[in-house]
Amino acid sequence: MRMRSFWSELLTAAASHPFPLVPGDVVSLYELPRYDDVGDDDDDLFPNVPAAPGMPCMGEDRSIYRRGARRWRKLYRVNGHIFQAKRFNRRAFCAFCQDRIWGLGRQGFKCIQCKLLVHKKCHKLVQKPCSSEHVDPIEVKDETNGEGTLPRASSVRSRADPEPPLPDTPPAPPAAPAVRSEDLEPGSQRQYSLDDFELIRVIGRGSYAKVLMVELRRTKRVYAMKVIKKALVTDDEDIDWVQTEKHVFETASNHPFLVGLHSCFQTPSRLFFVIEFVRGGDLMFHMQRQRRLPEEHARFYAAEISLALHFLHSHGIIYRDLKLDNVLLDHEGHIKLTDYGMCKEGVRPGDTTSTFCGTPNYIAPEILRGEEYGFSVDWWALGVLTYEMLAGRSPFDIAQAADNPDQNTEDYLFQVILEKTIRIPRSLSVKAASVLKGFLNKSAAERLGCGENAFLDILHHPFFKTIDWEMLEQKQVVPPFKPRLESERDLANFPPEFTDEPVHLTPDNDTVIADIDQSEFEGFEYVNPLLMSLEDCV
Ligand code: ISQ
Repeated sequence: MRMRSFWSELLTAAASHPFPLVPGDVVSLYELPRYDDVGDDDDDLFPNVPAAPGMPCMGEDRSIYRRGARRWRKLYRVNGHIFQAKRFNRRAFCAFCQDRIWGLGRQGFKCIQCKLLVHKKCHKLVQKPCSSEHVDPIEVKDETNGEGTLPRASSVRSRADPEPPLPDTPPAPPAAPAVRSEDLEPGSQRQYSLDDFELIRVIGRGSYAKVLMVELRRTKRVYAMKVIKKALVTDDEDIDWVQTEKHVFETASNHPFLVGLHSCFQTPSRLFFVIEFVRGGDLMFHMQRQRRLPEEHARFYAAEISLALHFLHSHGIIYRDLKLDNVLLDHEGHIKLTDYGMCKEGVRPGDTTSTFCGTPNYIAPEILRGEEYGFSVDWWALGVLTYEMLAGRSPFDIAQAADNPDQNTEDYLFQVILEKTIRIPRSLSVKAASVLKGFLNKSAAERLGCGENAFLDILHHPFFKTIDWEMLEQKQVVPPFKPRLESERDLANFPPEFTDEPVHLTPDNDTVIADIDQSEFEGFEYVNPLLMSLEDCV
């Protein structure tokens, strides 16, 4: 099948990357938001009934629906330490009681500054102050927790010191570890720096990153820019995550349904990924406005996502983070997957891995059971996402969970995923019910997409009977929904909770920078060579 997207035409040759990447596993840990984290007035979330079915309640904040679907980290401050719950793959001992930290799940806490390891139960007892207490708590909280799981205005800022005053214009970054054009490999392009871009708006936040809409000054083209604070990725596992993301980007730039990379550069405090800008917003944004989708729409998205996943799988990559938030719509309404930080690379057919990761609501049973797993976990997540599109809710929604603290925990959700029989709404067609049952089979071996015929079983499933897969991959099928866009820079499809935020990068803090091992980020710079040739034509 031939691809005709803007990106694939540019990127017919594999882009070489300038530093050796070590395929490594990433452990990323998430905690389901608890309503007691939301604020003091959480009892008042839905104080009335809506005027009509589907309408919001008076005072209802639709952004809460992202809770539980988003990844976030919770940080605990004790004696200057900033502890984060961790799952340890290797033997670890508690610095407080000296006993081994063991068990399944997040057994212990690790200080993100001084790396002290302790049991969860011991963390409040730690007397020893943090040996490197210097990370501005606002910055830490802001980058990791500010994802809509806590209301932006009240949560982080009310509990911490005010942010330093904002400069009118972004401060000129200190020179990045210099890469002079004469030092570059023959044929490679000049590097970019922050000065080359005008920062226009904030359009999103991930667990470690903030995403901005930016303009490349020279060409006036618009891009998305993912900004990551190095201080937050100094852990070995985190570095692997950055490298994986970059490497997968390079592969992804060849596919119409995956966001592609323009360039990467760094300053002493931050890493920057300049990414293709996808204007139509994410599926979470659209689902929040539509409640549920007609089968025809869900079929189209599920089919394009299937092609994107199959492409990644055939390049040895498990995506591991499929969710509504990571499915973007372009200006025509075609999908593009984003966020490759959770990917596992170098997986051959039949290979397995065992890292516990994902976003809680989408984690496959085999991961929860601690089993080795392969590409099957992506087909499970597609089942969850397709269910959400068709039913307007998660298959694991626990009615009344918000009122019952015992049912409002990650463990309870995992128990439901492992044990509960999934109920398919009776309003769905037989074919839709069948595809959901196929993807949501708790046995990976029997799951749709995972048998002997693997991908062919999906292509030939009755739910997808009307799909012309060749045409679909060539973007020749007209999408069922075209995002409303008044101009090339219209941000109407991005949540105002992001776009209303001031676009600025806090000035670098010398003490934080002094503690960053810059050698960890050597060779991060990258320019997509084929893209550059296009820019030269502008
Ligand atoms: C590209 N375009 C719009 C939004 C994005 C979010 C994350 C990564 C890339 C993006």
